[in-house]
Amino acid sequence: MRTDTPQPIRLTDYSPFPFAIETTRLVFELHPSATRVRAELAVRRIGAAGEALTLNGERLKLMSVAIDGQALSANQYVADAEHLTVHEVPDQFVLTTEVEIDPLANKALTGLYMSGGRFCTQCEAEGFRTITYFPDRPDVLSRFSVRIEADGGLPHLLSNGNLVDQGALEGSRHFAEWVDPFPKPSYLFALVAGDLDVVTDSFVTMSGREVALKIFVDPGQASRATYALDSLKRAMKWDEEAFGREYDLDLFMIVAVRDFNFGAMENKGLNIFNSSLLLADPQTATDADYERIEAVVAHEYFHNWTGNRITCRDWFQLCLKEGFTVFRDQSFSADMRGAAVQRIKDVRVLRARQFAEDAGPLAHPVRPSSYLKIDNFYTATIYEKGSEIIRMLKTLLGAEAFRKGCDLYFERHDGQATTVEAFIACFAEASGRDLSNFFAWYEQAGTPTVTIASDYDADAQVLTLDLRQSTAPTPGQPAKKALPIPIAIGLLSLDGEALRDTEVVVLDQDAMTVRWEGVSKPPVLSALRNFSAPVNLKTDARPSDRYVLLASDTDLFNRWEAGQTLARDLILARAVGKPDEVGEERYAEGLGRALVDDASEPAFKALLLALPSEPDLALISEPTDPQALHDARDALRTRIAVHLGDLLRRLFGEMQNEGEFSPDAQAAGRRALGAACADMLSADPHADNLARLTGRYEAARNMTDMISGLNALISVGGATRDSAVAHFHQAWRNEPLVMDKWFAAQARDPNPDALDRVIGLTQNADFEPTNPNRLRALVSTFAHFNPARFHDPSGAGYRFLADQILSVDAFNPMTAARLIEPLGAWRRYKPELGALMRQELERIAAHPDLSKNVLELVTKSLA
Ligand code: B3K
Ligand code: ZN
Repeated sequence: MRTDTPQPIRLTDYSPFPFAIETTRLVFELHPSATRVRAELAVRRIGAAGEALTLNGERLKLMSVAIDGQALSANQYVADAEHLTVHEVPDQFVLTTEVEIDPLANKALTGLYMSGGRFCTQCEAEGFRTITYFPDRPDVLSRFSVRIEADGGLPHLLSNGNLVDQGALEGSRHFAEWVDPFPKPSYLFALVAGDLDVVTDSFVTMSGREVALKIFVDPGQASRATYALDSLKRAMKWDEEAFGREYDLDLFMIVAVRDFNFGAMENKGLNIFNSSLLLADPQTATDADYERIEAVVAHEYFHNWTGNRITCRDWFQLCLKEGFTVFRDQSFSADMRGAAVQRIKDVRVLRARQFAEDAGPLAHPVRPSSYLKIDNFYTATIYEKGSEIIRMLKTLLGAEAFRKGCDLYFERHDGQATTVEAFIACFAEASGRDLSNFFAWYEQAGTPTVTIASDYDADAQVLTLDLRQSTAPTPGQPAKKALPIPIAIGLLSLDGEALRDTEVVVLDQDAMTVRWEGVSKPPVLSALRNFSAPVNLKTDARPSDRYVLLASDTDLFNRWEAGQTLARDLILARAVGKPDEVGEERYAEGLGRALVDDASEPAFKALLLALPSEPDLALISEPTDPQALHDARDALRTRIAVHLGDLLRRLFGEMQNEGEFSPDAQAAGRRALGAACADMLSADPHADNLARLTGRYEAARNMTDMISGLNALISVGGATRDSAVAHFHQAWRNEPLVMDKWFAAQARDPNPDALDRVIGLTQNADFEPTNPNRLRALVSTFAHFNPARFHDPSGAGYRFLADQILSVDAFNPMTAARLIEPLGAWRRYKPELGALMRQELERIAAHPDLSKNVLELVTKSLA
């Protein structure tokens, strides 16, 4: 284990930077392995006299330092591995530094690097310091102007803001000059240089300004950018209508790159996207891809106000921009695609990722108070739970007061780097409400459990609800306080009529009682409607109540939830050797009735038909036995497939989309229902079902149908699987984004030989560990979504993951760290598995030169 323990950064240590950087002039002379960067910073002291100037800088070859044009000699500054310090500086001066960097050797994909022969950058959170010396922190806002000089083979030279000049230079080189009029922190800086095709359009803003829109993609890929462009225009319009936010530059650009550590980045005026979240056509992208492209294009665009115009004072405030922006993109998607279906999908992600995080060793508050590497805090908690907090705020205040609070925030803090406290203060002020107890949602980690017990007095027609909350301890937070939890509750009668409309009860103590009079019939409780708070709900509802909700609740979220809860209980009972066969038949029948309900949409039915996932089941059964859960879930799938065979085959046939492909929500919903039926039918693989599945795969004319067919055929195993896998490879081997899907589909293979096959795939000629998409497609998909095979009793699955983490950490720490989480849950697994998981974490921890990123997460996972 390494001995030089890195020191954590703490929220309480915040102090402002003692200098303002009024302007930043950057000159790039681009060369793949030796790029020169000259930076001229106009510096003005704003802190105490005599304080030294300390800039961040890592992996930089320092060529020269000058103050007001006078070169400094080596004894006038100190440059160590992480900083450049000049002890004696005037109160106002221009600092010029020149450094050399090697983008070609940069496989960490932060800072300036090369992807597919082009230069690109990723600076958030701390990549700028590997480009030049700078106060690389979000509260130092500066006006940037950028000159890029490069070879003529890189025709497009892009940076933030507006293009003000371009031209030819000596030899075959040329240049471009960019000026960004909006002061910004260094993490929003971007540069791209390369041979790209461009798709152009324009948007007229609400005040009548015309904005040029440009999407840059690999040569030949332009037709695949049209959906992203369409999404962008809809997002721009929506932000004007829903939040009154208008775009501010004359130009908005997006560039797609293949090698990217995560989804996309909101750099001012120049968003950079992972190509998997930008490029789509019916042949190569699934409906899920279209949906994510729409959401992420919107998300990054929305950051222009929530993130860029108003940014974070320090990285502890990350949720200020991320939680709010996720809430904004979820609201946009709800308007584009239907609120109920969107809410169900968002909650599924929240539970699978954030609830899992909150229940494990990496649990942390939405606003954490310390970290080693900020890269590790781009988590589901900051993003997804951060969004839930904003949603609760809106529920508590009402839409109108919420909007007033947003308006005040935009007006008051425009151009600033601010805090979560300042944000909440705007809502308190705009609504006249005391929000002091609400802040605990940001500071307390862990998922609360809410328990509701109900007592109905038929004679008095009174319903009494006893509500309680509790939150289990999380690392560093042994005692928890009560949070203000908005719980939306409605009542139905036993025959499914509405008995009482939704009312939001705010549970803000450990326990409270609610008494409702005039309840004329025995009620069925529909609680936590639309998932009004990020909590686990326990009620005393009987299965018969859940069937009432499944059939009739007007709240579609709770209708879906009732079905999930019924299925979950049946699977858990079977997994501990107590199958409820009568209950399973009853469930299949209830599901069958819901599937023929003409009033509900196919997209909703597809969600009803999907059983709770294995990772979700793992989270609620302790100690977890992944194999038992897998077998129990499979048994229920088979029972449904047999019991509802005719109905599933009929729906599967009816959902075939004839005619031209449309990515819209309705057509996608039909395909989703077809895929859900295919998944169920593959659990009963007799000749007739198999013929239908194979026939669908062979006839598929779009990637959605093709992938659902491939998944179903893979799950059947044997020769059926092998020939589908070979056929798919043959058809798509030249399409990187589709090959990612090929790897991911095999990583999800539920058959017993899957582990060996997945390990074998790392030797496949198409496996490129330096490409994060490809790596995640195989390794992360396997570890997260194939629990029965990952948790092989031999420990070989864990060993495989640990080997991958160690080898990737040597060149891309950020991506390596993101692979640790599946091992971190070791305490929740049955002891013989937990011990093997722990053993692999210890092996990683013992490695002599781990990155800070991996070290932090491994140490926390073992603690
Ligand atoms: N702000 C970026 C995430 C940056 C992650 C850096 N490790 C994308 C987004 O959330 O929109
Ligand atoms: Zn974001």
